[in-house]
Amino acid sequence: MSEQKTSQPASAQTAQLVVQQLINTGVEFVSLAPGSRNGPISLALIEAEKQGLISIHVRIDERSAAFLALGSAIKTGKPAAVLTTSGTAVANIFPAIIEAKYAGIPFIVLTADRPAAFQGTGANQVIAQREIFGNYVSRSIEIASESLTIETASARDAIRDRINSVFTAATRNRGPVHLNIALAEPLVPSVDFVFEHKKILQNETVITPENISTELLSRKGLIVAGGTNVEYLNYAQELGNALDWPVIVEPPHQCVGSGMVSNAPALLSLNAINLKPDVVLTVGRVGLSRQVNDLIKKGSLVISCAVPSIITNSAAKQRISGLFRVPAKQSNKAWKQTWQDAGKLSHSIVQQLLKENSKVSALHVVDCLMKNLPKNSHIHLASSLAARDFELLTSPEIDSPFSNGEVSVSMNRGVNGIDGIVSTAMGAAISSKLATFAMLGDIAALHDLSSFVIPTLEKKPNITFIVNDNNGGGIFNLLEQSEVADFERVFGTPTDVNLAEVFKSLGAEVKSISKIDDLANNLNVPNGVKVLVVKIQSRKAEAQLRKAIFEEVNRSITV
Ligand SMILES: Cc1ncc(C[n+]2csc(CCOP(=O)(O)OP(=O)(O)O)c2C)c(N)n1
Ligand SMILES: [Mg+2]
Repeated sequence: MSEQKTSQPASAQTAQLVVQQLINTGVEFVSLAPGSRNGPISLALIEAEKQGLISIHVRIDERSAAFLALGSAIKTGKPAAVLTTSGTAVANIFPAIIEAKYAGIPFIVLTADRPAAFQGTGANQVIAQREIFGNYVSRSIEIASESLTIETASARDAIRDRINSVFTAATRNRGPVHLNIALAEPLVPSVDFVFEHKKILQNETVITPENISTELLSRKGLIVAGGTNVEYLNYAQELGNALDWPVIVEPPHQCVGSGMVSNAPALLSLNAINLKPDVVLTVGRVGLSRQVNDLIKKGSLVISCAVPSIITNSAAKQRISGLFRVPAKQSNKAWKQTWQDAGKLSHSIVQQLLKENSKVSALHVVDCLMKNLPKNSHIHLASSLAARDFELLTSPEIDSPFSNGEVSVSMNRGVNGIDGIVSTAMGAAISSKLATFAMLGDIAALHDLSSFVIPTLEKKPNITFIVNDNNGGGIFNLLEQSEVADFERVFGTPTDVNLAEVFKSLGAEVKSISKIDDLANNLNVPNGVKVLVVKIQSRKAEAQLRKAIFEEVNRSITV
């Protein structure tokens, strides 16, 4: 690091160290919310941005700031950081930390704190921050600016090494880490910050190849690709081609080629003997839908590759830490063809049913997006119906940029919270620099409404939100609770909010959509924040349409 003049207060020297280490670790995106205690670090970050070393995004709400950084890390695979002041501000990061842990996203949380002597004195904004995130973070340490009041190079080096060990753990452990930074007053720097360019970091290898018996590979297998790592999708496809095993995908993966199967949840619900696999091979984290979970539970033999460390209780008989080498070509042509034919047929049945039921449903919206999203764009999916509908409708039969793999997809796959969706999508938009879209429900949009508030001096993301307004939680209408008394009060939670007016008042460009063609015509490359509020048919009618799809596939496919 550059030498600072001794007149720089310890708080600013600490900020200098922290920000330089962020740069060295390869962090390019930092979000922050305002505060006095984190002031020295905020100012250092802004200075690093001016020097072209990092990009800074200020939000007024810590939860929004956290999900914004998370969205960047999800999209880029690089660690991103969030900075907060002390007190309850810190607790607002927790949902994003949980998501990062379960999704395996490198995420650095920086929290400013008062010096330890203030603990337990009743001083303003002092809470027990040190271990606040418990075992949700893989590393949690505290550094104190007071250690720097003794001006020695070795004190600085020791602190720098400690910071570095925490930051690098985010990438190594693919998850959240926490650095609590106790800063003593004065909190204003007395000289300018100067930063150095980052050092090039070595890429880490996470895969350990292993071999697997050839006898097993000649049997009838079904591959399920899940999780967020695109490498796993490519691997599943390569394996499917080598073994003639059909591949089914879970969002955010998509059917991007022959050998992948349409409408997997509907096909998996069939009790067709000819589609029953001897072996189920999962790649990455799987189990978004009930149908895939049932398959794994009932599958005669389940082999799991690249199981993320959060899964400690799996039905797999064999568990492979990484990906085994793709074996020599096997021939299971008839088996693969049976699945592909069933997929083709189910695709035409689903398309026919969507045509016959012309009232706009969330399924129509997803179908429209799959067919009309522009080339080289990105879409972030909410975890409620949006992700499930993409899983149900995905098909290699659709010829579009989406189905040709020219649209990337992300979602909060860690724990599927409906919180922070707006800000996660904005973070992905800022980092991807692609035309970005996000699909979410009315409740998820209202839950993260504060994220539409972007301070005037901040860069605006280019993103179009497609908000499906079915006046409540439509996903619950698909569950067994849908028939209980008081369903609407406890699960449906209609709000009757005029969403278009709300988004307009927050500065977004808004368009109300009531016809699906209108939606298709509004999927041009976004410029600023736009919201398409799509009026969806009743949640009950939507649930019936889904039921009809499953019943019709069951009736028509009898292999
Ligand atoms: C933070 C959080 N709170 C509650 C839930 C439970 N939950 C799952 S979906 C959902 C309703 C979502 O409604 P909406 O966003 O309108 O989507 P829809 O199902 O109608 O498409 C709720 C409350 C959750 N996943 N995360
Ligand atoms: Mg809804």
